[in-house]
Amino acid sequence: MGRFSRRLRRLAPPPRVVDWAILAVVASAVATGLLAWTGWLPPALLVDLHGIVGVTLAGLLLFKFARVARRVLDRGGWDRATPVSVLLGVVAVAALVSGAFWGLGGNVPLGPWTTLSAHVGLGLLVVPILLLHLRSRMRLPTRTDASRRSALRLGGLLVAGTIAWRLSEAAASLGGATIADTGSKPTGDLYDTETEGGSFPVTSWVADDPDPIDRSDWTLTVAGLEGEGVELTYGDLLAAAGDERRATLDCTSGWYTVQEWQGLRVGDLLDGAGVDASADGADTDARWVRFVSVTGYRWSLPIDEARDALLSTAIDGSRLAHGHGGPARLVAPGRRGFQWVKWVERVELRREPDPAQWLVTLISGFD
Ligand code: HEM
Ligand SMILES: Nc1nc2c(c(=O)[nH]1)N[C@H]1C(S)=C(S)[C@@H](COP(=O)(O)O)O[C@H]1N2
Ligand SMILES: [Mo]
Repeated sequence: MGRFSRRLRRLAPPPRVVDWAILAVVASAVATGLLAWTGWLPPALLVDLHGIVGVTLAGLLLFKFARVARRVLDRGGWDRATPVSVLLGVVAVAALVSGAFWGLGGNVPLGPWTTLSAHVGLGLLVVPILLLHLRSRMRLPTRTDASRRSALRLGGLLVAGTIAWRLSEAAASLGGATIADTGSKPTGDLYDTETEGGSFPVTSWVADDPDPIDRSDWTLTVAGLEGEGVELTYGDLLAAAGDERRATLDCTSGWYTVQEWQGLRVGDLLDGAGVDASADGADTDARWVRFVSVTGYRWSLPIDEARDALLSTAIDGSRLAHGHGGPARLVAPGRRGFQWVKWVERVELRREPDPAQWLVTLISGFD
């Protein structure tokens, strides 16, 4: 151990270079992770970047821990800021380990939480602890830190990180892991789908849990820009529905499932209600379509994408169960699961996007 850490210390770039590289790498890991996980940007490239910076962070932390080990192990060397540093080390290592474990095919569920959820939580927790750490420990790099030698060592570390990431991906697929670019796995890898009726989990994000909806009471409002529109009954909707999509529901908690969804194409719904003049080539201000749940939960899609989405009333020919959003839910192919609004009661045209929807998905269902 002593020999190993001495060798590490000799290989390491200067302390401030390591620390600032850690800062850059943590910021990239959080950014790529969040962008890929929320589906903000197409995840294919991001997920590779996320893995590469993750592996690189592990290398940088080895340098760092070899440097500070003596001070941390010697209680006499502690000051007021040291406990925060130690906590940061623990949380950062836990974030790395949980990410690698999930990526290599593992999962240890904790209640409703998958190891992916734990990884996201730990990764986000690093941010405030790191800010505290910086408050007491940040030192600006000096001229002499910025040497060619340090740059080469950091570059070497990134290359090593990239190779290690590729190897780990190969190992994961040899081990039979079928992980999507979003980081999700097929439901069958995570749940006993036998006991769940061959089906997929009912998930809410975060607290939405309405009472079952009586289909004979339920109506669907389809509204235009000025609030004009029509109300459909469940029977009206079924009579119009004749469409089908094979689409992947991919939940941010880490699972995905491919299903056949039946229902009504949203473009046909809008045209039937006579609210979307753009369908006749008219120039209108309608740019977005918002889907609102009985709970207030909502999401909006750009109008062209929305027209091609499905308002689904059934899966595989069976009427949509309450938990899955019956009487009707949005099926938005290519979008993350949290955007597939369940228990839809209102579909409306809008001029503007709806930034508050991000917050509403978090707080809907809390009283
Ligand atoms: C995940 C990220 C990080 C972890 C896990 C981490 C962990 C630690 C630990 C365990 C110590 C030793 C205890 C102590 O002296 O307080 C330490 C010290 C220190 N850290 Fe960090 N740190 C991280 C990021 C950073 C960053 C981004 C900077 C600056 C840009 C930084 C600058 C320092 C400095 C200046 C020290 C004092 C010890 C020395 O210079 O040898 N750390 N860190
Ligand atoms: N109204 C409403 N719709 C919702 C949610 C919710 O909490 N409320 N959860 C979303 C999330 S996070 C996912 S992954 C899918 C889950 O659909 P399922 O329960 O049919 O698996 O529904 C989405 N639609
Ligand atoms: Mo989800």
